[in-house]
Amino acid sequence: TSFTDATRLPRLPADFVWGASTAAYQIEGAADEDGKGASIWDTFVRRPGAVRDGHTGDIACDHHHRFDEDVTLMRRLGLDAYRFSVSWPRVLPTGAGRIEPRGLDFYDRLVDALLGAGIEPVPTLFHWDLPQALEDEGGWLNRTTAHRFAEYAAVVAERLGDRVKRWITLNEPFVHMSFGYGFGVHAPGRALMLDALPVAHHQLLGHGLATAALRAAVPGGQVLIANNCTPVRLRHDARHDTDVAAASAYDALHNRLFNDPLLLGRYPDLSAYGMTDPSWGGIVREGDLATIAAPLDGLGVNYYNPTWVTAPADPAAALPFDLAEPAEPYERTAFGWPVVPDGLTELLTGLEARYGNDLPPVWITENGCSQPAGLHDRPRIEYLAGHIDAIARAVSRGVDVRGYFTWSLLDNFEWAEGYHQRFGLVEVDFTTRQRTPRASFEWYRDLIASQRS
Ligand code: GBH
Repeated sequence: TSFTDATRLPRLPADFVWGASTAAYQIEGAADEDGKGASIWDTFVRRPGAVRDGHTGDIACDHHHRFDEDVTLMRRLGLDAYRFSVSWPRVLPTGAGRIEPRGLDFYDRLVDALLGAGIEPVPTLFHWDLPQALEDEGGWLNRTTAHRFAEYAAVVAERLGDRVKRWITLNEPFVHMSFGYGFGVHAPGRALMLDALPVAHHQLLGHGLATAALRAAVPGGQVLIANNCTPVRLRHDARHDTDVAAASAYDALHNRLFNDPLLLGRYPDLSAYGMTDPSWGGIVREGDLATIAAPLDGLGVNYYNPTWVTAPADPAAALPFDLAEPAEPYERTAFGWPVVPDGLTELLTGLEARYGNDLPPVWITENGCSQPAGLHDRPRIEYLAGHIDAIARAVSRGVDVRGYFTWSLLDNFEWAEGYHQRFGLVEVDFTTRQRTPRASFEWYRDLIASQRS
C-alpha cells in the first residue's frame, strides 16, 4: 500500500496530538555560552575516535540562537506539540546547587515562543547530557544522582510549571545505560557490560523522585517517561529452544527492566537469564520500587525497529543472547536500520497484552528515520506513513495511543555518528546552518491538516 497521499491515511482520534521531537545537545549548540557547564557529551566528543570525524555539538543546529526561526517552521507544520529537552548543565552548571538564571531564561523564551505559536511545549528533563561534575562523582552509578535529578526537576518546574503541563522525565534509560555505561559507545564512554545495571535503577529512582517533585510544583501537571521499546523477534530459521530463551532474555533486559518496575512495581528476574550483577541486591533499597511505580499519566514509547536475536554463539559469553540480522530482506534506512512498520503494531498490542489495566495512555515520543541528504525524501514519507498506519491499526485493536512525535524536526548531531545521519523533516546545512524543509515536511503538514479537517 502507498500512503504517500497524506489524506488517505486512516484517521486517528480527533484529539490525537501531532508533534515533533528534538534534544538539547543534538540541536542547541552554544555549548559554553550563558554560563552553561560542561556535560558528559561535551567531554566525550573530545575523546579521539569517539564520534565519526571528530564532530561535536559545539554549534550543532545553532538552535540556541535560532529558536525563533525553528518555532516558525513548527507553526508552518501545524504542530500541536513540540518535544524538546532541557540541558541540565545549562540550568545547573555543576549539576546541583547554583542555578544559572540565563539557562532558565532560554527555556522560558522558548516556551513563550511556542505558546505564542499555539504549540504545546513538552520538555524532557534528561536526554543524556549529564553535568560533567556529576559524572566526576560516578554519574548514574551513584545513587545521589537520582536525588540531584529530582532537585533539578523542581528548579525547572518552578520556573516553567505555570505554562508547561506535560513533562517527560527521562529519555530512553535503556539506551543511556547500555550505550553509555555498558558498551561505552556514547557518553560517558564506560564499558562495564552488566556492571552497568545500577544505572538502570538509579535512573528509574531519579524518575520516581522527579515525578514527586513535578507533582508538587505543577498542580494539574502530567508526568511521562520516554522508553525505547523494541519487539524482539526470532529469525524465521530459528529452530532451538535456546533461541527462544535468548529472545526472552533480551526482552527482559531491553523492555521489561524498565517497563515492569514503572508499571508493575517489580523488576524482572534477570538472574534467571544468567544476567547477574553481584551488587544489584544492595542497589535496590526498601521503598525504591514504590517510588518508581508512582502513577504515570502516560508511557512514552520511542520506536525505530524490532531487534532480532539468537542464542549466543559462545555459551560462555557475558550476555545470554547474540544480536542478529533479520533473514528477510527488509528495506533499510541510511543508518542501515530495517524498516518494519508492523513491528510498531506488534509492540503496542504487546504492551497492552502484558500490562492491560496497568498500561497508561501511550504516546509515541520518537519515530523516524535517517535518509540521504537532499530534499526529495520519499523514503522518509513512506516510513512515516507506514508507522502512522501501524499506530492506527493498534488503536483499532484497542490500544490507547494519544499522540505521535516524529524524530526529528531538524537534521542534527546524531551522537556517535556526528552529522552523518540526517533524521530531519527540515534539512540543515551544517556550514551555513540554513534550514530547508524537505518533501516530508510538506507531507507531514498535509497529514496534520487532513487529520483535523
Ligand atoms: C533515539 O535513540 C534517541 O533518543 C535520539 O536522540 C536519536 O537521535 C534517535 O533515536 C536516532 O538514533 O542497528 O537495527 O539494531 C534510538 C536508539 C538504538 C534505536 C539503536 C535503534 C539500533 C537499530 N536506537 N537501535 S539496529
